[in-house]
Amino acid sequence: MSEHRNPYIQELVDDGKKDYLYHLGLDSGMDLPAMFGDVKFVCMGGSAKRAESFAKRLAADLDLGIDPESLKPIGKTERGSLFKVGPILSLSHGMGMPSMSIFLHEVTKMLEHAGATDYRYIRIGTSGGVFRPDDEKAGTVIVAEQAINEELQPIHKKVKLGKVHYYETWFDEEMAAEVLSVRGDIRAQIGKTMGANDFYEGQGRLDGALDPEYTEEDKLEYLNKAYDVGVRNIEMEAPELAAFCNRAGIPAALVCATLLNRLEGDQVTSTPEQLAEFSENAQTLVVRYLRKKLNLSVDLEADAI
Ligand code: R2B
Ligand code: URA
Repeated sequence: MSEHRNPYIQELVDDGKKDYLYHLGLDSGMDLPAMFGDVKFVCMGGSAKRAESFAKRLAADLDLGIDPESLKPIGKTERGSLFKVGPILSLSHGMGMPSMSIFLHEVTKMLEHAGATDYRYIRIGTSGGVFRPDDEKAGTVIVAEQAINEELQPIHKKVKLGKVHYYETWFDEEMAAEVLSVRGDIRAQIGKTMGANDFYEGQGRLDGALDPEYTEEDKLEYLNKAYDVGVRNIEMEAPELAAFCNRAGIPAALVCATLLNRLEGDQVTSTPEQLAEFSENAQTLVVRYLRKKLNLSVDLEADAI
């Protein structure tokens, strides 16, 4: 079996040439097997700061004997930050699908060069909830079963050489169920996650800089349509992540905190403390899942906020 999913990369490696992972600041001439051969989970989120704080939290919570303060980013940090905590990577991918796609390609090639096997990807993100009254409220964590694009279709469109290609957007059903199973006292549910190409008009907001050329009524009609096809939250990466992992055959989960209810408004008005709590709940769910997968005990009441 070839080591690389892409035959062109296989050829490059077979020809003894280096593969430059430009945005990570790493290359295949480094001892990637020693650095990353044991990786089993790649946890990722948009912000470099969160990649670091999550790595520190993993070091503190996973009984791996790693001092959180000893953690340093690996590679370069201009575009994103990468940390390793035992068999887990904590990586930032920036905002939006183009940025995430770059990191998905490079981290996947990195793991291939390293000879890592049976690894899984988990995005821990933030999002806007789409909740009807008495349904759920801001703070609820959504574990995605499928990604929906901004045209409310369960597909990801990718333009290659000027032609549109369509890819499936399912997430790994077993992983989603396993993440949800450790929710304990954390408000969490399975739902579909819409990934838009923009935070403002692409998510039907009325509070961008430009006249949106649609009304509050149009917005609510759209968000209600989204709800009716099963969307429970909106962010900016879901279809790219799902489609990439489906094509690569990598099991993946998407676990997002909801910062607000989009059926109630557009602005993110919670305090920094509340926002931190919401994000931490999504992280806690993933830490519990990782503890379970690493055969460590899981306390379903610990750390929930
Ligand atoms: C969620 O939050 C970011 C925008 O604020 C974006 O990366 C996303 O998907
Ligand atoms: N991130 C998004 O993309 N949308 C929101 O509404 C909140 C966070």
